[in-house]
Amino acid sequence: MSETTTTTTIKPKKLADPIASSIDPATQEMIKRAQELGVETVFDRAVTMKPCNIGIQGICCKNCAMGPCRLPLPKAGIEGEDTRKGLCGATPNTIAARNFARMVAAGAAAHSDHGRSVAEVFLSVARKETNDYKIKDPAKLLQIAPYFGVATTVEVDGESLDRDFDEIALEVAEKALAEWGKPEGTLAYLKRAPAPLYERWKKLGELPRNIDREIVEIMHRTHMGVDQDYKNIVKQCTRASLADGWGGAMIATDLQDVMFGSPSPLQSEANLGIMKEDHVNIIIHGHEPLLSEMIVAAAQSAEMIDYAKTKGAKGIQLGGICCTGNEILQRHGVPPAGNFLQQELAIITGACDAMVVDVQCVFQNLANVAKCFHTKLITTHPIAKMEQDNVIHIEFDEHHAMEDAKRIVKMASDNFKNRGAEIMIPKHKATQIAGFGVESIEYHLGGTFRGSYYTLNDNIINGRIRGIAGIVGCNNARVKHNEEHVTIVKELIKNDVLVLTTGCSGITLAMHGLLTPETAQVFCGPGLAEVCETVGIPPVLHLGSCVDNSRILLAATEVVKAGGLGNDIRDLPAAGSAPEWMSEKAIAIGQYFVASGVYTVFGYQMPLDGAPKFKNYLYNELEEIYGGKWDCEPDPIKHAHKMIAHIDKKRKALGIDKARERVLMDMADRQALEA
Ligand code: BF8
Repeated sequence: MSETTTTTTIKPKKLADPIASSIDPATQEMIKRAQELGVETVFDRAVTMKPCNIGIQGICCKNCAMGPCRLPLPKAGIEGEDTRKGLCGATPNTIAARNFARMVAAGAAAHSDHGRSVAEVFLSVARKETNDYKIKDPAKLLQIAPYFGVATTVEVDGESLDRDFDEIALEVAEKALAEWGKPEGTLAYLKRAPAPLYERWKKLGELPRNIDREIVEIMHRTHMGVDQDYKNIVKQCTRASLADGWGGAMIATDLQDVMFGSPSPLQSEANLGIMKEDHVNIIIHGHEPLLSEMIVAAAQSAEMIDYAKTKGAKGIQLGGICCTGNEILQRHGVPPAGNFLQQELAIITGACDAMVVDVQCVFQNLANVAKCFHTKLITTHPIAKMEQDNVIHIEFDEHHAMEDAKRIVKMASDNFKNRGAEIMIPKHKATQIAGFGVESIEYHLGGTFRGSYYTLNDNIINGRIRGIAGIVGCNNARVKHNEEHVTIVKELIKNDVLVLTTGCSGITLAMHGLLTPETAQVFCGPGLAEVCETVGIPPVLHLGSCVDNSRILLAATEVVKAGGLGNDIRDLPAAGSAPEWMSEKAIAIGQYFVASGVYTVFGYQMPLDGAPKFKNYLYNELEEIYGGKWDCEPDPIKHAHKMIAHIDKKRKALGIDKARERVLMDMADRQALEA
């Protein structure tokens, strides 16, 4: 530990058992290491503090000062009429629905405010107010322009000519930014959904009007004494969540691709073992890739590498944590050092010279951990500061982003010499192939002539691929780190289900070696293994950060368009899952998946158990309305099989269940058929 700092950590009453806390050996080693050094981590806090038994059931209302009103389920269960109510008369179902809606609002706000920041920087680029950012993928800009009603050609003397590119960029930037607050109409991107899905939202009156409005309206409706009908509250959850998935998050993904380039498959690594003892280690953590893009460019420049060398390091090693890590992984191959629960551990290696954070999923305790080491903890976003005095704030501004990035890289290099003696970087890391997107899936699994998802659909129809699963989301310290993600995914691919992943789930699956083509031969069923081997893809495709769940929506839409699997997302043999969810963003994502027609299973308990009617509405009745519904299953094998059962139900409805049986025939069956 650095001699100049003092530890402020409080010794917890109980310490976590490293082996029981994670299935990842690097994490186990580092939890033990932290305990030896007397540095408290989230794993220790999770055994010291238990969740509130009433809050976890969703039935604590603190929306006015007559409460908090807590409506626990009677121990003996409810017989007859459920008479529980708060002081105002609010029922458990109203309270749970309001709490759920506020989670949707917070999640949608987080993704969408990220999207707004990206759109604002894009407007600066389009106005040529900054030299640090460029348009790296002009084709993507031309592809999205029509969705905003921006023409890409002009008629001159009856001839169609390409429109001035700068004009297109500026108009797209203005129209995109207007999506947050336009006074009339509905969101532009909704029409990217399959037509029957769009029409359903329209018929239900649930087309989001503008992004900010839907979030504000949730806060209004859930204020004391406003919306008291849980079904009506869920309608607004749908609007706000669609404003996230098919709005703010999708715009974030697209404009990031336009400015930073659309990802394409690349090789990288994952886990704490990517950190290097003889290099300056800079860990980038958070969600918005605006500054991290610049840090990557700065850290790779000869000027900064030479500077690091003058400080005694052999070079600069960047590593990501959480979704900003996924962003720079997908576009530059920067390896993730860890997922959500590993953020403190990266500092505890003693080799983290700087940790740069922006917004979302950043532990406040990082500052306490950093105090025990030499690590410079740098906040960069005006809306996300820390109170501790060891934290440095360097505010990001797109007008001098490269200057800020260089300042941060230099600061980390200068700090290299301040490391203490106790460096321990776990050796564990795994190779991964990441960088998939809607376009690269089309390239790998599309038809050569049709330019669509034809080959993917063909393999689903013939049964080699049983279906598609989206496995996304967080880690949760209440769940053994990584175990649910890995167990569920292994069970799915064993049963020939192709997996698309994002967020911390993607980092998890990478560190456990599931993101390589070679994995297919070890873990996959014969059909999926054959497809992966033929086209050279992993059975688990990493599509990026949590805002990139929009890529999953668009990939599903492309599958619908390619034909043969129904005419709506709800018809597809597909299911979604967030095995170890913890964030409000996960609830917003879940709701937009459900409202887009996807059966969505969460692993960790949802805050619904105290409100049986509302829970039943989400877990059963929504299917009638959207084709998708919520579910929760903590047992990972059962969890996977619930998804598989849903996939099989959809295969049957499509009349392709027989095709699947044919694929599973053994040689003797085939010979008998041929005879
Ligand atoms: O947005 S998966 S822990 S990092 S919330 Fe957070 Fe969850 Fe990770 Fe990315 Ni998404």
